[in-house]
Amino acid sequence: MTNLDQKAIKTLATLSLEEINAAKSGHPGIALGAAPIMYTLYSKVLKVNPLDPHWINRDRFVLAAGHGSSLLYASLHLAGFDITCEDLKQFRKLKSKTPGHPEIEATLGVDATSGPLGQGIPEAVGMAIAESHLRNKYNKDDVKIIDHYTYVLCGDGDLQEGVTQEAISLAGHLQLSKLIILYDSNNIQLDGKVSMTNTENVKEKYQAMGFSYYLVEDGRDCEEILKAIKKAQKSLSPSLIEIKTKIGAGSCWEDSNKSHGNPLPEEEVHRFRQELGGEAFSVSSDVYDLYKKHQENNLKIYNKEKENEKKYQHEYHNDYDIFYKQIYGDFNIDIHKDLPNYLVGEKKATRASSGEILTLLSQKDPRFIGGSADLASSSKVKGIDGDFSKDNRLGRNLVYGVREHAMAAISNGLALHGGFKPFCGGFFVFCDYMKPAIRLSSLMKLPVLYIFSHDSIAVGEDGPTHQPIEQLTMLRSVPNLNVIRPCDSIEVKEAYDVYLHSPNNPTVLVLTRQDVENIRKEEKENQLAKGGYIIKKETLKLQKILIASGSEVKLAIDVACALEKESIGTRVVSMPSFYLFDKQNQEYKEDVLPKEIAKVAIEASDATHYYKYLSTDDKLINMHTFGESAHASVTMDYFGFTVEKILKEIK
Ligand SMILES: Cc1ncc(C[n+]2csc(CCOP(=O)(O)OP(=O)(O)O)c2C)c(N)n1
Ligand SMILES: [Mg+2]
Repeated sequence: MTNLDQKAIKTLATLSLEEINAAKSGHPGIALGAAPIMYTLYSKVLKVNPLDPHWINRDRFVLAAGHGSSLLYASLHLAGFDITCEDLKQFRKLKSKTPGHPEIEATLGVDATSGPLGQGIPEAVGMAIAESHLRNKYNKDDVKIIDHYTYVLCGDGDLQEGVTQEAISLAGHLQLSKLIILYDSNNIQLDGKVSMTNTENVKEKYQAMGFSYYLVEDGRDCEEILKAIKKAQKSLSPSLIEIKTKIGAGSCWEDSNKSHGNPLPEEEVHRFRQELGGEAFSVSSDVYDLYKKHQENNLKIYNKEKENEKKYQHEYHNDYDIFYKQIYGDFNIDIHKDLPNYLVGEKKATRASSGEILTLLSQKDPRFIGGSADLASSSKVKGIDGDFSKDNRLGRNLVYGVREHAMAAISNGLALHGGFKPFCGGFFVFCDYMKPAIRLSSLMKLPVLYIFSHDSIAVGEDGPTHQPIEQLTMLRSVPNLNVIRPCDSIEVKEAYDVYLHSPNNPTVLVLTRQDVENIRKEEKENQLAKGGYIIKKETLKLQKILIASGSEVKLAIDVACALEKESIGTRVVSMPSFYLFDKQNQEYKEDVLPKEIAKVAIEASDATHYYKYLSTDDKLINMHTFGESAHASVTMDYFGFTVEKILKEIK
């Protein structure tokens, strides 16, 4: 390790400390302990181009330990990304490029929003799956257009989270050799020593899951770190490099959890700066030059790869055309031409029509990749071209096993990589296991498609453990998340159309296990896209409006017919998506749901969100308890979801 290496590492650490002390909050422990790792990555390893931060063939880097954000921002600054010293001074301030934890929208060069421990590793697994699929699909013997590594920096906390163990087990099974996890192993976490709660043998544990394991005993030594990374790059398995570091290294709180999340005393930060020299937030030119040298080399690689791409375009123009569309373009699907025609009166479970549509879309659009958590046959959530495996990188069915949480986080990673429309799913009730990752899809505005079947107490005999109650309310409460509960196959088709035109938000489809009847004719204009619309117009003077979603829409129509027989003019509004309905203009909303008309909302679930369309005299017929184990028709009757019982309730 040269003196300049040492100086550069100290610069990186000091900038991070200065950010934290300017903000009066942040995490100096990791910034000091892991500075040599980040220095090695950004000055010697990562293939990135600050002039083209979204370059598809760049190495990906996920800071799973998102609390090390100050270190990432300082690294991006030194590497020449669009972050100035002024930006570093704005650390954790409103609308800065340097928010509290890394956010993809705020900062160019950040590959994943991170902070919730556990999410970063499965996201990196998703990125590595993406790379491996594209590499095997497009590269030719004489010209390669996709070939990069995915690196993650994680801490003890990340590896304690269950979701990382799901993802690592799968990555090892799939032998994703270009995935390299750098483990900042400091035996300290927020509340104290890791040894208070962990005793396992790290090496044996990850080797048993199919990983290569490397140990760097002195995490201050960037040459040792680089050597381990070089070995990992050549490994045929994914790698975990355990790097023994000291939290808060070199400070008065070294090796203490005190340094985890408290700014160091001012005089300590001054001491670091004094030892280094220069003003606060300054960097000496030899340190900038060192990073620049790496970036100049990267630029050569970048230019060479762009030439490769041109050569590829010239020699393999058909493949290039698809590659281009997959990465940058679209496949322009027309649901009216490309998807089946569903007829009024036909009966089909919405999970079944979803499955048919998903397969057809996957055939027409190579960006579709995904699968289910051991419920492909039940939920009809399955990719095509066979199972993705270590022997078949072209398979687009991802066999997740019962690993729901990792499945959702891996889907985020696939979307973050670019070139994919990832989907995943299973039973609706188990979306609980996926919520942290769904929240991040929404925060990152990723076009992940979640497909859930078995959507209500109509699941039947499996009983209350399998009958979702509060899940709709939970997901409807997540900002940016389009939760769609279609009432029939025609609405399913329209829901997929909405999804195809939603590049900036995740979509959730909530589907029935049981058959439902197609209610209306398909129209040129996508009715579901309005979120809520009149599915059955009143034939007499309007006196009542019934609002429902999913399988309860047909029930509402039957109730409306009964009411009209009693000369009560009744309208039925299908409300598949509150998210979309709320985006309509006021005039449309009032047209569909005039204020002065009495309303009844019906949903076999908790349905709190209907209250925003109801007044105090209106009625909400929904679930207030968990379900019961019995045949679907019995549970629906028991909880009052029959025409007779609803009529009685209304009267
Ligand atoms: C899911 C989740 N739980 C809790 C936290 C709060 N938190 C942030 S860092 C941290 C400690 C993690 O320990 P480690 O990864 O060893 O980081 P170190 O203290 O070594 O920097 C905790 C509990 C979080 N960010 N995410
Ligand atoms: Mg730690």
